[in-house]
Amino acid sequence: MNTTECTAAQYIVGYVNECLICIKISVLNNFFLLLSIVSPLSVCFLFKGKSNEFRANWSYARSWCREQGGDLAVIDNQYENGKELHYPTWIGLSDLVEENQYAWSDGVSPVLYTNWNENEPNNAGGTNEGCVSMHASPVFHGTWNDTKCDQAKPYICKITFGTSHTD
Ligand SMILES: [Ca+2]
Ligand SMILES: [Ca+2]
Repeated sequence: MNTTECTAAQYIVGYVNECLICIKISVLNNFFLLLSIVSPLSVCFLFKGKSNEFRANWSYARSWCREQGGDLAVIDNQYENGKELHYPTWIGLSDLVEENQYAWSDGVSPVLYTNWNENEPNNAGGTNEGCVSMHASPVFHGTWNDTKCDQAKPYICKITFGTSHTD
């Protein structure tokens, strides 16, 4: 999901936690004037825990995403859900606040889209599964499953650049 280019009017300044950051510069009276720092996308999805990187339980993953200025990923549509996964991966949905009332971890985003696998969420085995991961297997790829929050998994953060995106 990460974009790899800045637009022609922008210049790459580098990556912040794997999210590409561009700056937009204009020339004014022979001085370069920095107008803004922009991400090419208004949101950036940041994967952690791919390959042999550190993986985390759902609560730690949420804390880490918040430290980066975002939260665990809110998935609002099929496009945002279309990520290439190699291992089941945490997203920001849980029913930790109220059983069977699934909500995003940022506490404000409405649940606009879900992609539950068949028969999910199911609190499998009569246990209270409270956190949602996306399946990575070819057959069920990208579908959602409620599962145990204390499992160590890769995770996806979503960082929004809404206030600095001035194009
Ligand atoms: Ca549950
Ligand atoms: Ca389940």
